[in-house]
Amino acid sequence: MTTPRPVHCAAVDLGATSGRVIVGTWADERLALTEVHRFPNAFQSLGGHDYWNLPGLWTEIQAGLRKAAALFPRLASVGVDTWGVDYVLLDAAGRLVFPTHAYRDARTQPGLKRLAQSKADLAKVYAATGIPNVFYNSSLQLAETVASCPAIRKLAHRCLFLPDYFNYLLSGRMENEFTIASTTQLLDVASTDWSRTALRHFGIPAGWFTKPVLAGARLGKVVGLPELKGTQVVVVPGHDTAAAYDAMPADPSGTDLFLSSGTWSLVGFESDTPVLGPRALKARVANERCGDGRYRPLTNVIGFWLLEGVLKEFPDRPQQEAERAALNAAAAALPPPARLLDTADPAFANPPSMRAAIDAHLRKRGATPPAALAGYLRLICDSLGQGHAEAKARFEQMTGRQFRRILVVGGGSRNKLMCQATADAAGIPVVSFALEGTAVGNIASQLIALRAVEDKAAFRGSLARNLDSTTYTPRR
Ligand code: LFR
Repeated sequence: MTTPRPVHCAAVDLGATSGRVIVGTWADERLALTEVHRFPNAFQSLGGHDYWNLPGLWTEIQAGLRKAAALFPRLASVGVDTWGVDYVLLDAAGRLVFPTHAYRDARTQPGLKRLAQSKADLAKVYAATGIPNVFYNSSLQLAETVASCPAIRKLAHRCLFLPDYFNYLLSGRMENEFTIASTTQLLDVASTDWSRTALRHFGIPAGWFTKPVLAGARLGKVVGLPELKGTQVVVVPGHDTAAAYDAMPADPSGTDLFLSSGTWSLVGFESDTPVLGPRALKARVANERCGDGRYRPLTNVIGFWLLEGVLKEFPDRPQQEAERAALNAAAAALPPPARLLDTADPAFANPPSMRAAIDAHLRKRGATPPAALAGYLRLICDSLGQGHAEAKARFEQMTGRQFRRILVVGGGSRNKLMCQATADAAGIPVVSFALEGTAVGNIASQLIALRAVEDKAAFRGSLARNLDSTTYTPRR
């Protein structure tokens, strides 16, 4: 299919540590990207709890979209993706009726432990939703909100997840999107609707949700931003990881394992069926969903959150590209660490000091902490490589699949040490695409909705033909 003239779409792409507005231009069967706005993001602590700064995020989104419209006056559409699980509670007029906690807030710990202690409940909730018991789940967060503030049942009219909320601010329409709904542990693993079993188990009002809409739906034109008059709000996979998986230039044979690498490392694949049962539950397989309704069985490995935390504690951390390259070279020249980190240790979830948490973890295992930043970088990259390889091995055992390559997108795909460590530990090539996969998958969905691109396979075919990649071959 050829497009008569270029089509421009804006992706609002929010990560836990940074946000972007990126315009994708589709012309001659190729995508060109223009990053028009980038800003840091972080949750903030207040009175012992962690919260997102929603007005700040909305201000940045508007600033980014204005820049996009100034550069591309014929902006056809806009789509929003964000990290998973976090939500707002609104009254019927759209006002916030509860503060928006960040998913690393420790308020879910008692609920997490309670569910972990009941084998029957764990199995019931996993069979119903395909999502394991993890501290950040919206289910645990909402259950805590309802238990600590019973009046919320009456105050709140709707629960929107963050991409849904920004879609609402942009379009005036309150809808729940399907992929972001699949991160909550409240969606039915066997259908495309909410799980009555899970909602009942966690005591969450079913009336707060409407049947999730699939990617491709149009919410109408942008309201309240005169610069974007005429631009359509399109529902894209609202979960950033779902968007990133859509942007994988995968082999149609299904033999590629995916790694979306950033604050988290999301290791998984696409499947027509979920991966369930006791082994999957033990391996923390999350059966999240693709924009089209299929499954993305994946495991969350802690990711570069480890490094982001450690960097904060080194005032002489690199600021410039040349300094970063020197640090990477120093880390690569070090001998392999004697002991790797167990990336599943809950002590890394939200420690006051990441460096202290790593040091304590190593000492408990009889190892000496690194002396300098390069040592931490090496330790983290090798440990992530190991964590990725273990996830691959478990998926192969559970499904009988054999993965031939690991495809990497996301900010972390530029990290050569991590890519090489992953190839070495997994024993298969790692193919890295220095690509903002989350934004690209977001744009892909818009292009398909606008009928500029036929489908996901056609989009991936174009990426595979046009993208530069680096292949890391296992060294042992
Ligand atoms: C990545 C991500 C992961 C999700 C985590 C928390 O940005 O969306 O997929 O598990 O953030 O929401």
